[in-house]
This record gives sequence, C-alpha cells and structure tokens, in this order.
Amino acid sequence: MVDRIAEIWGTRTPYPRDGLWPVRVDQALAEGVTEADIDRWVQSACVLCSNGCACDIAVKDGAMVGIRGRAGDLVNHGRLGPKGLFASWQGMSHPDRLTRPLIRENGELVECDWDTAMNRITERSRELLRTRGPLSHGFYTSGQLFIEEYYALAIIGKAGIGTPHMDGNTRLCTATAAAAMKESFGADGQPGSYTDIDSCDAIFLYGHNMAETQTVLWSRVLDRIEGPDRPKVVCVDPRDTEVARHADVHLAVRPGTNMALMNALIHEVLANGWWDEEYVQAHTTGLDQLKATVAAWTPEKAAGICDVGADDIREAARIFGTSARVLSTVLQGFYQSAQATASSCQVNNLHLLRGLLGRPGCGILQMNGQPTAQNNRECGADGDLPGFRNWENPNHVQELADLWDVDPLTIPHWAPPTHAMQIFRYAEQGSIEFLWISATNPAVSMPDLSRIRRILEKPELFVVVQDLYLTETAQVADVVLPAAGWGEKTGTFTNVNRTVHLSDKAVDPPGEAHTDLDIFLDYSKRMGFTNLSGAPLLSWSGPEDGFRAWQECSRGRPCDYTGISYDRLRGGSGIQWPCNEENPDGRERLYEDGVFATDPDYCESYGHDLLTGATVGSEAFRATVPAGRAILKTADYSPPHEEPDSDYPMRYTTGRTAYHFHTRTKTGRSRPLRQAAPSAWVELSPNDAQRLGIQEGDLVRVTSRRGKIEVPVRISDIRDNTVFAPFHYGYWDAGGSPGAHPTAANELTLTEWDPVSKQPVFKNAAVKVEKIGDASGPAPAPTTTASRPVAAARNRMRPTVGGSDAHATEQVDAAPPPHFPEAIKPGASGAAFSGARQGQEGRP
Ligand SMILES: Nc1nc2c(c(=O)[nH]1)N[C@H]1C(S)=C(S)[C@@H](COP(=O)(O)OP(=O)(O)OC[C@H]3O[C@@H](n4cnc5c(=O)[nH]c(N)nc54)[C@H](O)[C@@H]3O)O[C@H]1N2
Ligand SMILES: Nc1nc2c(c(=O)[nH]1)N[C@H]1C(S)=C(S)[C@@H](COP(=O)(O)OP(=O)(O)OC[C@H]3O[C@@H](n4cnc5c(=O)[nH]c(N)nc54)[C@H](O)[C@@H]3O)O[C@H]1N2
Ligand code: SF4
Ligand SMILES: [Mo]
Repeated sequence: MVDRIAEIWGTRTPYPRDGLWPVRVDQALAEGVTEADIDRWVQSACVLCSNGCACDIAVKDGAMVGIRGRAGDLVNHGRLGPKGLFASWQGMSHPDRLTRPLIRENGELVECDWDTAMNRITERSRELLRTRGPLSHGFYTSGQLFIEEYYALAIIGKAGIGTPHMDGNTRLCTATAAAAMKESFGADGQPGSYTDIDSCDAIFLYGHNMAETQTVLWSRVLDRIEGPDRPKVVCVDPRDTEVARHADVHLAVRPGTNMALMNALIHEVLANGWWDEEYVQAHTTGLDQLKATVAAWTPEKAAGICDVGADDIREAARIFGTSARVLSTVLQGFYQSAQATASSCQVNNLHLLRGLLGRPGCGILQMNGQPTAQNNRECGADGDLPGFRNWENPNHVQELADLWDVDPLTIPHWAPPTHAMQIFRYAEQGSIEFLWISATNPAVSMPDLSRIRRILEKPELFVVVQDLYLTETAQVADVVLPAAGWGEKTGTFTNVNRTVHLSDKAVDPPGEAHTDLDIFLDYSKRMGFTNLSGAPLLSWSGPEDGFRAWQECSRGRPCDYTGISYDRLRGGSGIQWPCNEENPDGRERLYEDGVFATDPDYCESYGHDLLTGATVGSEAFRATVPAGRAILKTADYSPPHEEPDSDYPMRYTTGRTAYHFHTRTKTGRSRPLRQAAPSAWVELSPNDAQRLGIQEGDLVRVTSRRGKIEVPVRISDIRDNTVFAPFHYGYWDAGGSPGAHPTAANELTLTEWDPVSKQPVFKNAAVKVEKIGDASGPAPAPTTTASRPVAAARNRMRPTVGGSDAHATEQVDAAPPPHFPEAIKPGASGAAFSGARQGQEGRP
C-alpha cells in the first residue's frame, strides 16, 4: 500500500537515456473492495488533465469502485496520479449529482421533465432566431467533452444556426498553444511526443508546473533525473515549484516579463553561433527580422526587466544552445501572461534556430491543460473551422459545406470566430440573448468575477447550463440540464501527445441524466435543422456514428483520424494522429522532414502581427511565406498593462495545486483530495510577510481594482513582491455566494486578453495586501508542493494529510506486456533514434 496523497509521484523507476520507461501499474480501489470483488474492468482514459493517462474503471454492482492504469498504453505505462486515482471515479459517484432537469420558475430553480426543459430552450431559441437572427445565440463549451460531442455542437452552431459566437473554456486554457503553432508552423498540432522525455539531454519548462499539473508526465521526467545521463532542467517560474527544485537553472521571472527573457535567450543562441544555419536556410523564413528584434536584448537588459541574474540567463541559453537534444514544454505561465502568443512563438523559434524538431528528444510541447481541449480545437466547437480549416480560405469553407450538404454562406466565415471574452461582452451589451454553457463553470473560472456574475444574472439573458453538478454557474441559469459524465458515456478524446483514446461506458448515469451528445442531438432534432436535401442535419444514432462523421471531416487534414476506429482503440494502446494510409499506426512526431503546414492552400491560418493581433491576410501571406517553411515570428517586449503602483504595489498571479482540478466539482467531492487542500490561501515571500507584519496563517485581504479576497497566508518560497492565489476555491461548498470572505482568485483578475490568441491574462495584475486577522494555525495549503512553507516553518507544521478512503497500490513490471505498442518497445525506440542521428550528420 502506498500513500499516493503524500507521495504524489509514487515510487521512482529510474531509466537511462533512450531506454524504455518502465511499466508501473497504479491502482486504487474503494475501502473494503478487493480485486476479486470487481465485476468488470472497463477501458477508458483519465479526464482530469491533458496528460490523458489510459486506465480501466473497476465496476462492481453497477457502480464505479476504483481505477487502474493501463500497462500497455504509450502514454502512461500504467501510472496514474492522485487526481486520476481518487477523483476520477469518486468525483462522479457523489450524491450531489444532478439527476433531473431544472427550470427557473418565479426566480427559483425547480425540477421538471426533459420535455419541459427542452421545450423551454427550443421555444426561446426559435423566437430569437425569428426576431433577432443567428447572432442572438452564443455557445460556450469546454475542454472536457468528447470528440463526437464537440463535432455535433460545431455542426449545430455553424450549419444549423449559423452563429460565429461559439467558443470554449479552451480560450482560457490552450488558445495560445493553438495560436503559437498556427503562427510558427501553419497549423495546430504538437510537433513533439512524450517519448522525447526518454531521449532528451535537456528539458525546458516555460511557465509550466508539470510536477503538479501533469503528475504522471513529471514522474517520467523524475525517472530520467534519477537515472544515468540525467537531463539538464531549466525552469521559468516565479515560484519555487517542485520543477524549480529539480532545475539546474531556475529563472524566477517577474510575472508578465516572459517576452524579455525569451528575446535574450534567442539573442544568446544567435550571438554564440549555436544555431543551425543550414536548417534555418532550408526550412524557415523570417530570420532577418528575428535578428533585428533581439539585437538589443542582451542578458543584462532582460535581467533588469525580469529581475533574474544575467548569468543565469546566459547559463540557460548555453544549455539550450549546446545540448544535443532539447525538449521544451510551455503552459499557463506563458499562455495566461503578458504577450502570450509572442512569448510562446519564441520557444518555437529557439527550436527552429537549432533544427531541434521532429527527432527523438527534440520536441516542443505547447501543452494543453484540459483532457480534451485538443478536440474542441480540432472539431471547431471553439469557433474555428473543423479539421484545422482556415476561415479565411473559401475552399475550406466549401469543403465543410459539401460535407454537411449546406449552403457555404450559412457557415460563418466573414470575420474571425467570436472569442469567449467577446461572447460575454455581447451578452453584457445585450446582442447575445441566448447563451448555452456546457461543461464549464465561468462564474468561478473567468476573470473579473463580479462582472461575470452581473452578466450571467441579467434577466434578459437566457442561460442554459449543462453540467454534472449544481455549480455556481448552474445556480444562476434559466435551465439546468443534468449531464452524464466520464464512465457513464462512450466517446473518444485526444491528449496533448496527439494520442486518441476510447472511453467506454462503464455504468449508467444517475437518475435522468443524459449524455451531452444525446442532448445536442435532441436539440437539433427538436429545432428541425435540415440540410439542403431536406434530411436531418444530424442523424447520428450514437457516438460511433459521430466518430465516423468526424473521420470524414478530418480526412486529408493535419489531424487525420481516418485510420482510427473504435475497434482499433479497444484492447490496446491509444493511437497518435495523424493515422491514415500513410501513417497506418499513427505518427509519433510531426515535421520530421522539415516541411511545415504553411502551404497557403492547406494552412489553418495566415497568421497575425504578434504585437497588435492584426491579421496578415491571404495576399500578404502568399507573397511572403514560401510554402512549407516555418515562420520565425517575433515581436519586441512590451510591459504588462497593469503594473504595480503606489495604490496596488504588488504583482498578483494565480494557478493550481496538485490536489484540485479547477473549480473542484470532482476533486472537492473526493475525500482524500479535499482533505489535502481543504480551503483557499495566498502565498507571500518571507520578506514581504515581514514587511507587512504578517505571520503564517494570518488572515489577509488582497485587493485589486476589481475586487477582493480574504484568505489565510502561506509564507512560501515565492519571489518577493509577488502574491500567488490558487483559483480552485469558488462558493458551491460555501453557501453558493462570495459571502463575507470571498475566496475566488478571479475576483481580482482583469478583463484583458492576448491580442493574437485572445486568451485572458490570469497571471498578472496589481494588488495590495493587508492583514485583517491573526492566525489560528498554519494556512490550509499543501506542504508537499509549490505551496510548501519556507524552510524555517516547515518542521513546525503537520505534513499534508495523507491517507485515504481508498487503497492505492503500485506494481512495477520489468517486461512490457504483450500488447505494448511496437513504437515504444526498447529496441524500436533505440533503432528510431540511431536512424535519426545519422540523418543529423553535418549539423553543428
Ligand atoms: N492538479 C491540477 N492539474 C491540472 C489542472 C488543475 O486544475 N489541477 N488543470 C489542467 C489544466 S486545464 C491546465 S491549463 C494545466 C495548467 O498547468 P500549469 O500551467 O502548469 O499550471 P498553473 O499553476 O496555472 O501555472 C503554471 C505556473 O505558472 C507560473 N507563473 C505565473 N505567472 C507567470 C509568469 O508571468 N511567467 C512565468 N514564466 N510563469 C508564471 C505559476 O507560478 C505556476 O507555477 O493544468 C492541468 N492539470
Ligand atoms: N485565475 C485563474 N483562472 C483560471 C485559470 C488560472 O490559471 N487562473 N485557468 C483557466 C483554465 S486553463 C481553465 S481550463 C479554466 C477551467 O475552468 P472551468 O471549465 O470553469 O473549470 P471546471 O471546474 O473544470 O469546470 C468544468 C465543469 O464541467 C463539468 N463537467 C465535467 N464533465 C462533464 C461532462 O462530461 N459533461 C458536462 N455537461 N459537464 C461536465 C464539471 O462538473 C464542471 O462544472 O479556468 C481558467 N481560469
Ligand atoms: S496525470 Fe492527468 S491524466 Fe494522468 S492520472 Fe493524473 S490527472 Fe489523470
Ligand atoms: Mo486549462
């Protein structure tokens, strides 16, 4: 038995470079349940982060009673992290689940049957379409549904209604990942693969606390770190995270200054001749402009802006410039900070300059966060066109019109799709009067919450919420639809590694809950949406029909699913897209040949100016970008818009802890996870605490121009003059409203977004901190993570609560099981690597 709350990453299984990451099967079963009691194991993958760990769900007497990792899957080799082990099934089995639809009557939500709820929706929808047209409708979805569900929603929105106002919380999450890859490579799609961890000599983590947010991927890194040929680690993060603690260089930048640092790193790589001229000449465009932009960015200049040591910047650049194989990962410390897309593109540029792409150990992971964010981007329920098609390319629009048998003019493409923040703005101004929210909780997760609450509560706005629970958002809806969730429905989804998994239905949903797919199909049918031949627009009988339809849509596009089927996904490992005739077993890496997706007839976007967000347009793109070349996009540094001043002297940033997922609807309902991080806190540095007369655990008020939170202080190893708040703590378990002591980090954040990706800026704002009460004990923050107390306090405190109401086990296996994918068997990976190395000869 292992305590997987205290031991987040489990036991080490070290391995050498180019070796096989050993198999270790992690399992958790409900208290009192043994393996002999299990009726069946049902194949799935975890939906509590973008890592996409393959698993089997334990079913007993029609209920989920546990989980185990799938040994033979290329993603996790059997491992699961704390959220997967405990929250996945416990979070779904809670008595709080919604079991019947609710409608608002005289101000109160009351239970009703499905006909009543759906009629209320379709009546309003029809009335608005008749009187106000399609632009009255907005859809705000998720990064947590399945491919089939997003694709249905995309067709309804684009071909049934014809509204450009569709987006998802993917805008808050990985819009920048998509944008950075479109700008640099011409289309979304990760160039790298998780196996790059096995082969790299250095790994750079840019604003990515992988240790807490992709715990299984971090186990893989830790196992390399503890094995022979340890890779160098460079961490860019203002906090002393677990990643920083293992780093050779920790660049604890001032929040909001990533771009200055990136320009200096590129400056150094160019100045020291650490770049591959041959590769750059053959496969990229834009070098001259990049050189000109970074010319002034010496390490000293960046050091002053970022408040890090110039020598540390030099050392980081040296590691990047001189390691044979480098893997980079980028996440919210870049995507949600100032100049998000520009900074993330500079990571791509570093790799392009050295030709470190498409070879083992040389990946870029512009990470995703949510389990199925990738699919929302692929299917276009986020407003983009399905199959990474380009809304500015009339041929792409025509392809979709042919596929759906609709008039191309129905499909909105006269302007860019409306991004989430603009959808809420239209709702605020009154032009959107119908907002359908599925699988997301904006009343906690969007910035500037008092404004978001005001919008959602507007009487003229008709709000539909489709969720598992009565969330803060559902509480203000006009209609609440009870959804079936993970383990209660069948469908597919794709992780950040481009690996597609099937999740089979294991148990029945509670009460009258329906799957999201059934709800969307039902709406389409009731609305009578038809194609040009007069047939129903959506006539799928279930998810597998939806998958087949999606395969056709993906044919010939970068995310080609035509070689994948439910049958192929059952029993074995997940499969990486593209999977088609050319790549029958899927493809491990993209751009091995240095040919990028920038052919103007093929690309997903013609790109933007990184500083202003202005679109480049077809003509300029065709004139300036040779087809197939990657683009070295660049911009100068510009400071964050809200900087500290005398009223609000400190920088505020927000993020996550290992034990909770977002607004805690699942993790808050899993006892071990809830106990590990029971309530909100903020982190301050020892110097700041001393200056403000604050002790560990004291209650403080943190105020910005938009609002306040009142929470206890953890004195941690965060950089000075910086305040960090976890954003998990809304109000569903605290009476439903902010009350006397608000805790949601987004009370303080601002209404601002990146000009290119339109991703909101959650990671920097100006705040002031004042003490309002004495400590009654240490802050309720975990002691095993970035929030651990500073050294002096550590041994005086209780450790993060271990123990659980489920028992976890780990089983290490020396030999891979029989169905282990060929690609990741030791021989295969070694062979692939030596082949690639030969191809590399002649490079500097
Ligand atoms: N346990 C857990 N895991 C999760 C999730 C979860 O809620 N809980 N959510 C999933 C999702 S959807 C996502 S998107 C990912 C997010 O995963 P991450 O991006 O790793 O998580 P965050 O904590 O949001 O931010 C990462 C780091 O950015 C740092 N940071 C803040 N400001 C800046 C800055 O200006 N520059 C730099 N360089 N760094 C900065 C923070 O200190 C923080 O440690 O996690 C996924 N996995
Ligand atoms: N300050 C700050 N704010 C942030 C961030 C940050 O770092 N700092 N990060 C941002 C990021 S990256 C993200 S991804 C967002 C996340 O923000 P949200 O999307 O609001 O967070 P969740 O709590 O995951 O909400 C998902 C909802 O979907 C429901 N759900 C789960 N599965 C299903 C299903 O199968 N069907 C249906 N219908 N419902 C389902 C859950 O019960 C839950 O209510 O927050 C963003 N907000
Ligand atoms: S790393 Fe992510 S996908 Fe894997 S078990 Fe943990 S939460 Fe689930
Ligand atoms: Mo996210």
